[in-house]
Amino acid sequence: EFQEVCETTGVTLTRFMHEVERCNPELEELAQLFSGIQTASKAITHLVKRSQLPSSSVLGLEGNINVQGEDQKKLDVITNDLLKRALRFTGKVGVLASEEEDKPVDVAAKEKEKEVVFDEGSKYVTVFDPLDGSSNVDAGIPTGTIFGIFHHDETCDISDFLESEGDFDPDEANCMVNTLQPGTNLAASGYVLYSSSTFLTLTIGCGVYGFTLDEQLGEFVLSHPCIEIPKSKNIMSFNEANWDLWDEPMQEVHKSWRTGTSKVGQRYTSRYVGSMVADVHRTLLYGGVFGYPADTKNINGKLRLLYEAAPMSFLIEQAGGLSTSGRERIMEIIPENVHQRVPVVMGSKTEVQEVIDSYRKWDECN
Ligand code: P6P
Repeated sequence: EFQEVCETTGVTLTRFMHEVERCNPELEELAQLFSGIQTASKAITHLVKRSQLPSSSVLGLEGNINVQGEDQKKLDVITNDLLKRALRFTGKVGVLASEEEDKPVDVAAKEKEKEVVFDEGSKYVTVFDPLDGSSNVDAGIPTGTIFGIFHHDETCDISDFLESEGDFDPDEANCMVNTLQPGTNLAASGYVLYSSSTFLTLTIGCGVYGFTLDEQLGEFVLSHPCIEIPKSKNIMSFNEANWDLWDEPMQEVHKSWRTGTSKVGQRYTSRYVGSMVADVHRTLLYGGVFGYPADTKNINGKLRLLYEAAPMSFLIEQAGGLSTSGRERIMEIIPENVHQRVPVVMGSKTEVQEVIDSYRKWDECN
């Protein structure tokens, strides 16, 4: 019956999550987390769509430089605060980490300080990029929210962390160890794409489900049940201006696609929005390969492992695709710090496997 409901296009995300809870009682709190994410996504949809109106107060720069060394936009701050609040009020988040926060926020500890302790139920760690590609908003180009949800383990072993990192108090160490988890530990992940429609795509480890916001209803409705990425597609999605700076194995594969000399034998077309959520969404639905490889300017690539690459890799793998740094499966990389960057090539199995094989061949010969 779960399958039947969860493949019924038109079912709302709220009903979908009730079914998930009914069939998997242990996921009750995860369903409540998605309720918070839904609420925040609707509010961000409204903010982004109205951001360019003269009357809007969310235009322009916040006047700060964030931990990434980037000019923080007002929308970055507003969407970050919005998501933090929505997640905290579920009472199910113990720790959250964000692209816009210097370090993870130990929500549970903060609530204890304020004596406003939420439900002492099991806790989750939520990592997110509140508005990826925010610099594109001014031009009306799609942007997105990316989120990943891990289990939080109050009793996790912090000895190795304390040994390697030294001066952390036990609570902070517990917070960091719970944050720095590999993608294989993800309980759920997803993104919200703010574009022609607002799309919320998620996985809880049993397939990928796409919901579209019906703004008249005010509900996300299931529009893309059981998304499966095509095994191969001649669409490549890279910032080709960096081609001459990429690793040689990456250059070779990309050239074979461009010239039609790869296994597929067709010439590939190039599609690049410059907003990860938009490029990954198209790759999931149409197939092909998206990447931000290492280059001599960014030797670890540009995208963040914890709250961009790993959550997106979970979705891509659940849809039948692959996601690699070139030499490692992204999902297996254990973050050493919250904002660690990683080279990323993800998408259809055929194309990503060609990249993996090219790096392997290059490493064997050099
Ligand atoms: P470039 C947006 O700034 C972002 O973080 C991702 O959404 C996107 O894939 C990438 O950077 C684009 O980077 O260097 O091609 O502009």
